[in-house]
Amino acid sequence: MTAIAQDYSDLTIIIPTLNEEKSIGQLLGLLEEISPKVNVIVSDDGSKDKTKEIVESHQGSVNTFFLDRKNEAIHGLTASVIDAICKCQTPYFMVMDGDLQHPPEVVPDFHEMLNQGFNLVAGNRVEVAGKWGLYRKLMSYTAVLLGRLALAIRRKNKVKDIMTGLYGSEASLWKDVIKENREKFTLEGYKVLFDFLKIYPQKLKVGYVDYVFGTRNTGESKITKKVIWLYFKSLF
Ligand SMILES: Nc1nc2c(ncn2[C@@H]2O[C@H](COP(=O)(O)OP(=O)(O)OP(=O)(O)O)[C@@H](O)[C@H]2O)c(=O)[nH]1
Ligand SMILES: [Mg+2]
Repeated sequence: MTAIAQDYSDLTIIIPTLNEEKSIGQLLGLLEEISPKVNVIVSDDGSKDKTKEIVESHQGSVNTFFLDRKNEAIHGLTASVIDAICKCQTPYFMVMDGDLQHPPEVVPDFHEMLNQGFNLVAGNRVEVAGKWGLYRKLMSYTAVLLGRLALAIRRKNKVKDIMTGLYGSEASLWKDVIKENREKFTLEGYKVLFDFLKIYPQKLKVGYVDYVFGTRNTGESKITKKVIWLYFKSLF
């Protein structure tokens, strides 16, 4: 399904970044082409490279805001995403990585489904491009399984791929949850969607957009043992 929507001004794309100078400019350029008038918040945790300069120089048809979290007390992907959601001025938001592993071409599908009334649209990894080693495959598989189990036991909403960093939803819904439950999010962790689903009490209308998780061609992975440990801890 590909929408031919002309105006994306009701959507904010949130991109958490840490040292993504090699990909962020290209990503913003592609978003400009694919989704005119979309709003972008790049939520950055104090990149030491040129990420900030590149984002600030990128004022095309996309309305870009650089959220500088350099001096925040708590750094982390989750903290960066939820702070950006609180700054959203549009009814809908989407989150995607800054390293081009999430294809910007899926934005129209997310936009259309959000406009159709899905409360939550989750990216569904149907394939991983490139080769993942056995260890990473096993970690990912186990993490998804345990995450789904943890949500099922709590009788919460689930998504097929609970590990996805590609998802969209209604800003007001998340703002309310964040306002009341900020301390329940694992702020230094990675799995924002999992944290949200663990907290959110009501039934959500969930939709999916299939995508191929690309290979990271530039920059470096930021996944650390600490991030993995924080996720497994948050299951309980
Ligand atoms: N603001 C912020 N962004 C982060 C942090 N850690 C990672 N990111 C960004 O979050 C996105 C996902 O991080 P990645 O390291 O690519 O994680 P991943 O895609 O699961 O792992 P790889 O496949 O190894 O790239 C990227 O845009 C990173 O720059 C952080 O602590 N703060
Ligand atoms: Mg990545």
